[in-house]
Amino acid sequence: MNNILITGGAGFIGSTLANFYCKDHKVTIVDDLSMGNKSNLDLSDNIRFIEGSVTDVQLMSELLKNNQFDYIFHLAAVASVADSVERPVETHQVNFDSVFHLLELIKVNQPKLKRLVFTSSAAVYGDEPTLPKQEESVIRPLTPYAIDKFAAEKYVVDYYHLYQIPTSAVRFFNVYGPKQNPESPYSGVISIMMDRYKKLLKKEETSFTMFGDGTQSRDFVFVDDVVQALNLVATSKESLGEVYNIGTGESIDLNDLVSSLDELLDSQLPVQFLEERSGDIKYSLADISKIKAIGYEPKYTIKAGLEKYVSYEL
Ligand code: UD2
Repeated sequence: MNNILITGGAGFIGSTLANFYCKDHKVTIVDDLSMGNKSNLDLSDNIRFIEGSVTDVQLMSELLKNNQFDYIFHLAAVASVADSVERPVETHQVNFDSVFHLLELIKVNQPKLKRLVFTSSAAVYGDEPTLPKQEESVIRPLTPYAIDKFAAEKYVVDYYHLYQIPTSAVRFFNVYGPKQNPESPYSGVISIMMDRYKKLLKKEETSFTMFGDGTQSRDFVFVDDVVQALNLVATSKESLGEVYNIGTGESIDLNDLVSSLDELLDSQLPVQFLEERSGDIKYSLADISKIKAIGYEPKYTIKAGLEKYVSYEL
């Protein structure tokens, strides 16, 4: 039984990871509940929940001094790119400073750590149009969020090379699935669509706002595949000091996404077309050959993932 720390463990991806691990391992969660929710977590004696921020230096110092962890997954972040543009100083504390501080705490207090996995984002590739994105593709972070993620992942990987701290980093493409919060306009688009379908099925008046003409495409990856990928990255030897894309290697455009959900739910979601969102990337697609080489195989095509998501939500 391993001792696992998951920061941001009450959020969408973090809670799915925590619920996966708590069956066989002890899981400690640090989450300030700014985005996450305790109700995302399975009730289990194996989960210890600490409400607090990863920017709380005292909290994090005490936690890492008083506990020896086998694995640490750092998922806590202000996930909204738009928020980082509005509040670059505050989001920098969460998205960068917390990582740097965590690395230093690990260096001093966690001699038996098997792996720190840091979660970065496809945002680091920016709007450079060459596809699919390989880990070695041009990096062009365009927002405080993307700059912080890239700087943090660099530090994480360099701490392995410089100080032999066992680390890895991953870059998420567009993750979707149960527990993703649809409340903000910057929530994942599939969670927003799902919310509108729920209203539609309840015969409430609703529509989905499409920013642009719907031909933009994304590599949407189902959260269970993300958990599989995180577990592989954390436990494989080859991944030490490495960074990996997490996606499916397939993309779909938003018009086709709506058509697929219409078909699945036997309904027709009203779509209202608006101006493209400023700074929006047109196409995104991951090259996943690097993570495949350590054993990753996405189990969910977009169709299979949507089916599972729908069966969970409705
Ligand atoms: C994703 C990440 C973001 C960052 C970025 C890097 C999510 C939620 N966000 O942003 O954190 O890593 O990738 O490239 O995973 N859209 C609509 N209507 C809506 C909402 C969205 O048309 O109500 C469009 C949006 O303009 C975009 C697409 O849907 O073209 C996907 O939007 P998103 O917010 O789910 O994800 P993205 O790729 O902008």
